[in-house]
Order: sequence, then structure tokens, then C-alpha cells
Amino acid sequence: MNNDILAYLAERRRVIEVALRRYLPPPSQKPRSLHEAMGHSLFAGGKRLRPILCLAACEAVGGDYARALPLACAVECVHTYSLIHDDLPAMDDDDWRRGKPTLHKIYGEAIAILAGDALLAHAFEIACRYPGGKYGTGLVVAELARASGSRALVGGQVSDLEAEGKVISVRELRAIHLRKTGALITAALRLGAMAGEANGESLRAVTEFGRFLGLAFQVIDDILDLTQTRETLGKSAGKDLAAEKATYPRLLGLEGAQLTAERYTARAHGALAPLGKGGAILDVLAHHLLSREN
Ligand code: GRG
Repeated sequence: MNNDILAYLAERRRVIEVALRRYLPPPSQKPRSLHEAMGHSLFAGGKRLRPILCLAACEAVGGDYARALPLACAVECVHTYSLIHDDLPAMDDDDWRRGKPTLHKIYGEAIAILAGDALLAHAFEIACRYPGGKYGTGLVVAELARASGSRALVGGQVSDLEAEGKVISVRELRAIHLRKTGALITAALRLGAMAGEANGESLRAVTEFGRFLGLAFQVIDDILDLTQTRETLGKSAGKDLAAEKATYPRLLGLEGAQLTAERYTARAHGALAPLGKGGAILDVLAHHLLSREN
């Protein structure tokens, strides 16, 4: 099964890379520095987790994944913008991302900020290519906007920054993770399910799955930050401890955090029941993410 999932992931990554290259302005287009910088981050070797989940959710509800491709690529552009901005000196001040020096280290802060801005705008241009169906284009674009905004990704990032150096409860930490990490993962799944013309019950199931998968993903991210090297992660390790960040391992210990990730994955599994056999690929992906090393 492990070989099967690795082959599936490689194939999906290939489909997504081809589509992203088609949608992104070429580096030959002016201003070259900006388009080069956008491409540098977008093609630096990310796992493509969110777009893969988007395509898988479309298929899980019986749809043709090709319909979800613009939405999957739009989500990856939002995610990549958020990483570029998160790495800036004003935020996490990171030197490494996806195994390469961070964008501001190569192109300077101004271009890194602007490349992030342009990727965010570009995400919405791509999302508007979704032709609509049972769920109209306006509805899916609004879904992506909400997941990217002040009540989700950006708001979660602000709460995360404000929690640095403070003692917070597991409940408060979970609320941050649901927005900072979970909202975009959930949106990727929901957008895929919408492109697959999901019925109300299936859309609710995919949403519940996304919430628990997002939480499990972040807990594992916290564990990896403590236990892995920069070479394995492709980004700096041990940053959370240095920044006195509230994390699951800090609040629950490493073993407690691992158990929590397993519990969240079990809840994600449980949420898939209404999808029947269609949900199998989402289940396999959730368990694969639990044992990831980067
Ligand atoms: C700047 C608006 C704004 C938001 C930043 C992305 C983010 C929010 C913060 C990054 C720090 C962090 C550890 C976030 C939680 C987990 C996460 C998003 C990890 C990175 O995602 P992966 O592992 O990355 O899917 P790749 O590079 O594989 O795409």
C-alpha cells in the first residue's frame, strides 16, 4: 500500500505542477524579477498537500478531478504566499523554506512581499476559471476568500503571533490551529467536493474531515519541528522552542502530542463514514500524513 500511495502522490504532484505552470505568468514576462520570484517559491518543492486533497475530495464525492484543478492550484498559490510572508523578518524571520533559502534572502524583502501579494491575487484569478455548476463560481471564490482572510488564515496567524511567549490552554491553541492551518486545508477539501457537485451530507462530512485533518497536520508539524533536522524538513528546525511558541509538545509532551495527532486522525477517519467507499483515498492520505517526516 505504501508504494501505491507514493505512486499516487507522485502522479498527482505531476498533474498539479503542469497546471500551475500553465496558469502562472512566465518569467520572461515583465517585471521579470517578480515573475521569477513567484515561480521560485511556487516550484521550490512543496508537498502539494492542499491541492492533492482538493482533487481527492472531488473524486471522493464522485466527481472528475480535472474540474477541481483550477481551485486546487488557487489554494496552492494562497498557501505559497502565506509561507513567503510568514518567513519575512517581520514575522518568523526564517532563512530556509522547501530546502532552499527563503525568498527574501534571495530577492530582498520588497520583492518577497510583492511576490506574496501577487500570488494571492493570482490565486483568485485562477479560481475564477472554475466554470461553476451546482455551486457557482462566486460561491467557490467566496469560500477561498473566507479561508484566506481575517477570520481564518490571516486571523489565525495574528493570534499565533500574539500568543508568543504567553501561556495558553490547549483549547486556545486548537482555536489558533483551526484558523492558521486548518482553514485552508478544509477549504481545499470543500472546494474539491464542490467541484465534484457534492450533496449537503457529503460536503458536511468533508468539512468535518478537514477540521480534524488540519489539527492532526499541525500537531505533527509541531512534533517534527522538535525532532527533525533542517535537512529533513527543508526549513529551520527548533524554531518554536526558540520563539517560546505554544505548541502541542510544549503543552502535552512529545508522547501526548503524538497521541493527540492519532486521536485527531481517528476523528478524521470517523467523519468519512457518509462517503462510503469513496472516502477511502482521503482516509489513506490522512494516515500517510500521520507518519510523514517533513
Ligand atoms: C502570513 C497570512 C500568513 C499566514 C502564515 C503558513 C503560515 C500562516 C505559517 C507557517 C508556519 C506554520 C508552521 C504553519 C502551520 C503548518 C504549515 C502551514 C506548514 C507548511 O505547510 P506544508 O508542510 O508546506 O504543507 P509545503 O512546503 O510542503 O507546501
